[in-house]
Amino acid sequence: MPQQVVHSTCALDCPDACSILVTVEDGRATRLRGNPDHPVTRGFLCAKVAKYLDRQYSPDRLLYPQKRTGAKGEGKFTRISWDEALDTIASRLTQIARDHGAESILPFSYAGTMGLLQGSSMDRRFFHALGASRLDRTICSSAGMAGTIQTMGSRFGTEPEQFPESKLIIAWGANILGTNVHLWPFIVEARRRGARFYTIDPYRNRTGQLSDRHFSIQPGTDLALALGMIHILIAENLYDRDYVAAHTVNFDALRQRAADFTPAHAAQLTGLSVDEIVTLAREYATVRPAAIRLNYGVQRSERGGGAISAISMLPALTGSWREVGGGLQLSTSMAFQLNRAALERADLQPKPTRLVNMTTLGQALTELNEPPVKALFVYNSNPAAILPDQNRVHGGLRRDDLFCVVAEQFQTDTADFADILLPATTFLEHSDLYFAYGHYYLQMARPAVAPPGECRSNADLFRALARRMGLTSPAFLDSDDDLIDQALASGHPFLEGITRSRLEAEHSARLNVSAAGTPYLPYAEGGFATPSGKCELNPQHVDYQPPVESRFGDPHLRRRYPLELISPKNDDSMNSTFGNRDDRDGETATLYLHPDDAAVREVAEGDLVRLYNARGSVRLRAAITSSVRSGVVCSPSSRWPKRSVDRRNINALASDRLTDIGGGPTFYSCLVQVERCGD
Ligand SMILES: Nc1nc2c(c(=O)[nH]1)N[C@H]1C(S)=C(S)[C@@H](COP(=O)(O)OP(=O)(O)OC[C@H]3O[C@@H](n4cnc5c(=O)[nH]c(N)nc54)[C@H](O)[C@@H]3O)O[C@H]1N2
Ligand SMILES: Nc1nc2c(c(=O)[nH]1)N[C@H]1C(S)=C(S)[C@@H](COP(=O)(O)OP(=O)(O)OC[C@H]3O[C@@H](n4cnc5c(=O)[nH]c(N)nc54)[C@H](O)[C@@H]3O)O[C@H]1N2
Ligand code: SF4
Ligand SMILES: [Mo]
Repeated sequence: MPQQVVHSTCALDCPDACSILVTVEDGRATRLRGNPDHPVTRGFLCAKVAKYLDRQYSPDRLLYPQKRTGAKGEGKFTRISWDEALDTIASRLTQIARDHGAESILPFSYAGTMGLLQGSSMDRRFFHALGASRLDRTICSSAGMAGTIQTMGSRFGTEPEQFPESKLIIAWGANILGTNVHLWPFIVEARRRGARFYTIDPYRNRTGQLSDRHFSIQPGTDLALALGMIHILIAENLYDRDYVAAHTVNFDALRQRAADFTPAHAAQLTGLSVDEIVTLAREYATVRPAAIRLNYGVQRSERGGGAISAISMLPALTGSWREVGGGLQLSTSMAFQLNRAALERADLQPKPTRLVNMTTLGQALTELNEPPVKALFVYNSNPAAILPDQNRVHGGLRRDDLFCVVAEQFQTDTADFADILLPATTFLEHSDLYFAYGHYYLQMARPAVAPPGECRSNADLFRALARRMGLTSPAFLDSDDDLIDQALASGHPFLEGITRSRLEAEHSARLNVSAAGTPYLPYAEGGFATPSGKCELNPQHVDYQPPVESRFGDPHLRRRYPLELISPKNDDSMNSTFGNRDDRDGETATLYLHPDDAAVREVAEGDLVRLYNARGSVRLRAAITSSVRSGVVCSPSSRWPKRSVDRRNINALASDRLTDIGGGPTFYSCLVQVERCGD
């Protein structure tokens, strides 16, 4: 068969949603490269996906349905047929629903794929029709979403194509080179034209190392920094009176709140110097246009939602939303006004069912009652690796009276806990429709290759299960193309003219956020979706308290666990998705600590250290560096727990305390102690 080039889209949970060209020879993908025609992702892939074919064709792919033969967590399975798998699942779920009520069934999924068909269509319909509990999908961004909604009412952001126009770019809790690399060329272009590039991050990662100025903020104190900046903008008359008068409310009350956050007070809380805070605020207001790339690192702490609210006020105060190359980008996802209601069909629920927060799954599995969780159905996620309070999560997953189904591509730690384990397709093997959270292009992809073995897509799996369980709604007869058509038919002007046939031909289409060839300025004329219609400078939304787990937090905890741990993303993986690679000595097995903290503990470079708190412990290799400040330690996440001697990863330490708003996780508000240990 001749060589073919097929268009695809990277399905990983990444703002970039790259357009990919797949070379296929004799039914086998032989090369992946970036599509040079995509206006944002422009022809290159990140290092991890450039090597994705190693994962695609790994001998460790799951290829057949299996049932567990060993103890839960042990990982012993035997092959069964799809018929046996579906029959077992159907009969167990039916019986559990009968005995305990359908709400004792809990789906568990996140963004293993960003595709809408495989991520939130047939699966949702299936669990809705059963009357199962619903999952509150909070694990990533819910605090940030709640924070932006409080301030702006909607979530639109500066498009990447405008960054070259900026004269000051601030990466605020945003590791651009690691997690959003396709923004980088736009920043390079801006700098070539004279822009300054600053980073605000407790860890001076690759992005920080390449910045013009790095602000080494103490974890969880961004709200205090934002209020300190607001204090200076107001005190020094650096705000845009016209924009504030026309498009904001509650300015006077915010002024009063910010009055307490003098540069000296903000400096004391954030660990930055008075000079740093004053310069940052003055430059932000006067070097124009200034764009903030805010990412989700900021909101993974106890006051994370409030911090995002406060930071979102800055471009309104300076009127920066009016300028091409100004404003702020946290996420662009809200512009993808697809008809999610039609995809998910909440109307199939027999009655409104309870919502269970995924971040506290450990509690849900061990404490929830009326009814208890009796069946857990996992797909697109690896909860045994990525959730906080890992010991409690594993304790819940080990319950013998919990019926657990896992659909996976690989034998993850979660898969080890399954009663029935199902083989899933990858994005190269199924159709899907992709939104993005770092640009405004909607994409559609078709399978590049056939699924290996007996792998099935999530949509096919849930269609088949619905049939097996006698669910008769026509909603379960919809094909993938029907689903795509339904999603596109929202009637929203951003989607006008974007049809399946157009996507078939063009693969990617810019949303109609602005007229062709003109920049999108979402809030240049106000247009906030808050109840007042204006940007809400409500000081109640931005009331700063230090996190309980921080250097200014609970003194009792601090005495025992004096170090603040952050566990940001690893540049060369995607949460736990590449955990099948054995990087025993890689980044995710490393603890970065400051020379002073190493010295008092007699830890030398490369030593094995034990990191612990009351929730758990894990052993890591020490790397001594001043890229973190004294009192802060950093360990990139997340390896598969079973890759470590402890069979735990960094999340054994993380707390399941929730954020101030949005019910999100607080991975980066975490007090720990470190000690040297023998090999
Ligand atoms: N290579 C790679 N890319 C990824 C992922 C991955 O695992 N690996 N994951 C994807 C996912 S799921 C997401 S949500 C995005 C996230 O993308 P980002 O939000 O960019 O990534 P994070 O590592 O979560 O956090 C960003 C930065 O916040 C910093 N940070 C931690 N605590 C604080 C704080 O209190 N204040 C400030 N100012 N900064 C803080 C971290 O050190 C980190 O450098 O990336 C996506 N892309
Ligand atoms: N300590 C710490 N923990 C964190 C974070 C952190 O910064 N620090 N970040 C958090 C964040 S932001 C996020 S988003 C979560 C991410 O947590 P998860 O959403 O669980 O992400 P992954 O670990 O990438 O696991 C996704 C799994 O889905 C599977 N998968 C992919 N495609 C498909 C498919 O089509 N079908 C099926 N059935 N399976 C598929 C993959 O094989 C993979 O095992 O982790 C959170 N955990
Ligand atoms: S992970 Fe992100 S940067 Fe890498 S190929 Fe996928 S979308 Fe692009
Ligand atoms: Mo995430």
